[in-house]
Amino acid sequence: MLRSCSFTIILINLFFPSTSMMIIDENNSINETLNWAEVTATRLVVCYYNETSGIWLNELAWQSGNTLESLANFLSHLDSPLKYVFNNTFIKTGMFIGGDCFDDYQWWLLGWLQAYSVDQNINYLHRAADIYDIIVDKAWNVTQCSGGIQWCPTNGYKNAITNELFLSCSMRLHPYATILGKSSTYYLNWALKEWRWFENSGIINADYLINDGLNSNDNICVNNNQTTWTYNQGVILSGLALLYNATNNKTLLNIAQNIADATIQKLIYSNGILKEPCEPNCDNDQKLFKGIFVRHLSYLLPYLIDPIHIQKYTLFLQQNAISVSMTNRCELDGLFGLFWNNTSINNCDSTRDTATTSSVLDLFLSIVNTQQQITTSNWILLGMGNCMDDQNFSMSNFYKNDVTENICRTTADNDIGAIAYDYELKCNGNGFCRIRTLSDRSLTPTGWTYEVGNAITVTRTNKIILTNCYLRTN
Ligand SMILES: *[C@@H]1O[C@H](CO)[C@@H](O)[C@H](O)[C@H]1NC(C)=O
Ligand SMILES: *[C@@H]1O[C@H](CO)[C@@H](O)[C@H](O)[C@H]1NC(C)=O
Ligand SMILES: *[C@@H]1O[C@H](CO)[C@@H](O)[C@H](O)[C@H]1NC(C)=O
Ligand SMILES: *[C@@H]1O[C@H](CO)[C@@H](O)[C@H](O)[C@H]1NC(C)=O
Ligand SMILES: *[C@@H]1O[C@H](CO)[C@@H](O)[C@H](O)[C@H]1NC(C)=O
Ligand SMILES: *[C@@H]1O[C@H](CO)[C@@H](O)[C@H](O)[C@H]1NC(C)=O
Ligand SMILES: *[C@@H]1O[C@H](CO)[C@@H](O)[C@H](O)[C@H]1NC(C)=O
Ligand SMILES: *[C@@H]1O[C@H](CO)[C@@H](O)[C@H](O)[C@H]1NC(C)=O
Ligand SMILES: *[C@@H]1O[C@H](CO)[C@@H](O)[C@H](O)[C@H]1NC(C)=O
Ligand SMILES: *[C@@H]1O[C@H](CO)[C@@H](O)[C@H](O)[C@H]1NC(C)=O
Ligand SMILES: CC(=O)N[C@H]1CO[C@H](CO)[C@@H](O)[C@@H]1O
Repeated sequence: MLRSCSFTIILINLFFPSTSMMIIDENNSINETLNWAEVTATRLVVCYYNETSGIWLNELAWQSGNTLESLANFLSHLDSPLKYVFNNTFIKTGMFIGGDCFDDYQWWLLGWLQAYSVDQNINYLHRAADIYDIIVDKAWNVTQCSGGIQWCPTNGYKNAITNELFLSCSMRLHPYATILGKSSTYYLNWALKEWRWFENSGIINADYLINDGLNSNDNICVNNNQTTWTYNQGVILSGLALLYNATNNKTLLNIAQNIADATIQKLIYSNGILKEPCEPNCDNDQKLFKGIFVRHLSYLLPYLIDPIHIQKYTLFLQQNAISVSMTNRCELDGLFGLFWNNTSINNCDSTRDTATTSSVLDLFLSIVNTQQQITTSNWILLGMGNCMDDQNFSMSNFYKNDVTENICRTTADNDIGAIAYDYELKCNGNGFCRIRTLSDRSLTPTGWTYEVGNAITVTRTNKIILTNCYLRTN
């Protein structure tokens, strides 16, 4: 009674209305990247999201603005109950939870705009706009270096990230100018002003990498030649892409490509995998930087025209994702480590945390965004929630506690009667596996418990429950 492949595809389209192409290939294989993205996003919310504070455990508050944005990116591919985080975080946090400085606030601005794009609660848009108004009011300072956004209310340092964020925030708000009661060019004009200042400031060095900032405290206003962090090469890319989109000035795309090219040539390990300059000893702030770079690189990609650059960046992201997720994996219990360079679990334990995992989530999502696939088997991710039958009854199944997903899937693979499985990863590691089966109970493996049910086939998931439901495709 297993359904045909074509019927499966129709079914999949119900659950992934806009993105089914990213999940399965012509042979109905799973794109393993979205699977990883789902496991990682679910884990970050179920195990590490503090509902009381509205931010993530063990993350710096500015980082949680980024995790909110990444969660929104995930939910743009796969709607799920994780969406409740937006409303909760909105209620639990105010405008200035990121930290004391103007970069901290702007990460949240971007997070709220992304949340708004997948959950049209107008409050999110207004919060983003309110943060922006404060920045414009308090942060643009012409006393030193003829302009630019200063780092903090009490620190006049003109650094790269705060200004890149202002460019990106301006352009992200630009389409909403009218709704927000501004003139149609209000945000665009700020973006142009910021970009002209930034480009002429000397902050982009001769290698086309962006250093940490200017010697603004001494009012010398030359490039201070400090570290070229990966995130400094990232946020600028989305700003330039959107500015290009609004002005049709192709020079901006060339500059973005030069910066991205320099990054993937210079800020890497010998095997071509992205390397934060501080590795192997990074502080908590720096743990998220690589994720920010790849996220913004993936925002640039859809605007590019030159096929050679498109292919180069796509391949770079793919190689990084393969390095992070394949055999030598710096991952345990769904938490990924700092190193992306094919490092095994034995060498990465101390660095695995929420921020490093959020960073890897960005990498998986950047692959999903560029429509690449990593496939492993004929099990298709149906979505979140227990698999249910078409009568809304539980199906006959066998289940077991404290197994890994690998055991769950292998057991399902070995049972010709298995038509679906759902797997729930618990916060303390191993999870719960339920294999929906058409087989006789005599095939129930030793150590598993059989449960009678009357299902024929799988048609939907109960999306209230945060488990992954997989359907066999042939
Ligand atoms: C699909 O399967 C066919 C036959 O096994 C194979 O030739 C083809 O490369 C597969 N396509 C993809 C995208 O893997
Ligand atoms: C969650 O946030 C609340 C409010 O800030 C705090 O009191 C509590 O300690 C946090 N929980 C954990 C586990 O850190
Ligand atoms: C968030 O809150 C708004 C307004 O209260 C409501 O309309 C919306 O359905 C909520 N969204 C979610 C995902 O809970
Ligand atoms: C602008 O920068 C100057 C020099 O650092 C500083 O004295 C002044 O307080 C700044 N203005 C504001 C509004 O912060
Ligand atoms: C940074 O390096 C450039 C080029 O070598 C030099 O002109 C500039 O003075 C340096 N900046 C500082 C603050 O030393
Ligand atoms: C800018 O984006 C709009 C909307 O996505 C698109 O229609 C337009 O072609 C883009 N223009 C350029 C120059 O990329
Ligand atoms: C396009 O952008 C470049 C780089 O910022 C700038 O030099 C040039 O003046 C811009 N062209 C126009 C027509 O605005
Ligand atoms: C990955 O990078 C870490 C930190 O720099 C280093 O210790 C490790 O040897 C590298 N692993 C590989 C496989 O290159
Ligand atoms: C990863 O490391 C393993 C063994 O340490 C090696 O066999 C493999 O070729 C490496 N893969 C890459 C992409 O560097
Ligand atoms: C099963 O539940 C779904 C969602 O609640 C509902 O739309 C559908 O009508 C139900 N089907 C049956 C046979 O009760
Ligand atoms: C069949 C298929 O699409 N395979 C691709 C899965 O994704 C990996 C990594 O993205 C590619 O290398 C495979 O070609």
